[in-house]
Amino acid sequence: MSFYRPPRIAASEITPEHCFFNRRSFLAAAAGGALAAAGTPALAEALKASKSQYTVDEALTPEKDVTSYNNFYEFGMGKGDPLANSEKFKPTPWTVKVDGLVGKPKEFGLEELLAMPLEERTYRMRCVEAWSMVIPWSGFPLAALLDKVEPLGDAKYVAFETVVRPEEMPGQSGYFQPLPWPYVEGLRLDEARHPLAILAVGVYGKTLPNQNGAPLRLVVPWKYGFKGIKSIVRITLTDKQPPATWNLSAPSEYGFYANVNPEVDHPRWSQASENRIGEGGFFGANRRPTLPFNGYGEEVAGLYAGMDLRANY
Ligand SMILES: Nc1nc2c(c(=O)[nH]1)N[C@H]1C(S)=C(S)[C@@H](COP(=O)(O)O)O[C@H]1N2
Ligand SMILES: [Mo]
Repeated sequence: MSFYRPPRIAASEITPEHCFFNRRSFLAAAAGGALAAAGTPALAEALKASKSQYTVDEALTPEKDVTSYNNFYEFGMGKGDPLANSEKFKPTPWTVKVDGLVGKPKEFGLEELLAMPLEERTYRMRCVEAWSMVIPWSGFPLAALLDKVEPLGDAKYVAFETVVRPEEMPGQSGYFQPLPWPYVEGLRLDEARHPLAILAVGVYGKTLPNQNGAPLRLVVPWKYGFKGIKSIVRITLTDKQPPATWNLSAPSEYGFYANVNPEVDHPRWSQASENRIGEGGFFGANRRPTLPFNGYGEEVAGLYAGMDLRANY
C-alpha cells in the first residue's frame, strides 16, 4: 500500500468509458454447475436459488486477474504473493464469532453462513492505490447476519477481525511484519446495515479462493478496497469507533470512512482517476475517471448527510 506496483497484467478487455450503476435481475445459472464441480455442494445449491441482483454495465475483470492480482498482506506484500503463498491456508472448518452489544451473541459455523440467502452481486472495486476491478461476488447482506444476533440500542459500530495463523500465513511469521495483526476494520452500524454491504463467500460462482479472503470477507463497494477485510473470524458490535488497520498505521493517508472520493487525493497521489485492471495503461491514456462513492452515490450518499466529505477521506 505504501507504493505503486505497476500491474503485470496484459491488456485484454476494452470496456465502455461510461459507467453507471443499475439493478436488474439475472440468474446465476452457470454458477451452480461450476461450484458443484469445485466440490462445494452447499454453495452450489444456494446459488441456484439466487434472487434479485445488483450489477454493473461494465465488463467483468477476467477471473484470472481477480484471483491472481491481490492485496492480502498476511501472505506477503506483492500482488502475486497471496496466490503463491496461501496453499497451506485451511479455510475449513471455520467459525465466526458475533458478539458485543447484541442480544443474542453467537458463534456461527461456516455451514450456517453458507445457508444464508446467497446472491450474486457484481460490484466495482476501487483500491486506494488507484486500480480497480469489476467483480462478481456471491454472498449475503451483512444486515442479514446482524439481524440474527439482534444488535442492542446502544450499538453504533461494527468491528471486524481477520484470523491470525502465522503457521499458515507467511506474512504473519516472517522477519519483517508489514502490519500489526490481526488485521482489523470497522463500519458505522448504519453503513453495515446498508443493503450494498455484503459478506462474500464466493467469487465467479466458486468458493472464495484463499487469496481473495476465504472463506468469508467483507465487501463494501463504495469504499476503498482496504475496508474489505478478509478471512473474518470475529464481528463485534460496539458503541465506539473501532480501530482499522490502515487508519492506525498511517492516519494521514487512510481514513476510517475511506469512501471513494475523486476530489480528495491521497497525500502521495491523485485519486481523480484509476487503472481498471485488464484495460492496460497504468499511467497512460486508458485511465478512467474515479466516481464519487465509486459510482454508488445515489444509494449511499444519504449515509453522510451533514458530514464534510472533503475531510471524510
Ligand atoms: N485481512 C486482510 N484483508 C484485506 C487486505 C489485507 O492485507 N489483509 N487487503 C485489503 C486491500 S488493500 C484490498 S484492495 C482488498 C483486495 O481484495 P482482493 O485481493 O480480493 O481484490 O482486500 C482488502 N482486505
Ligand atoms: Mo487496497
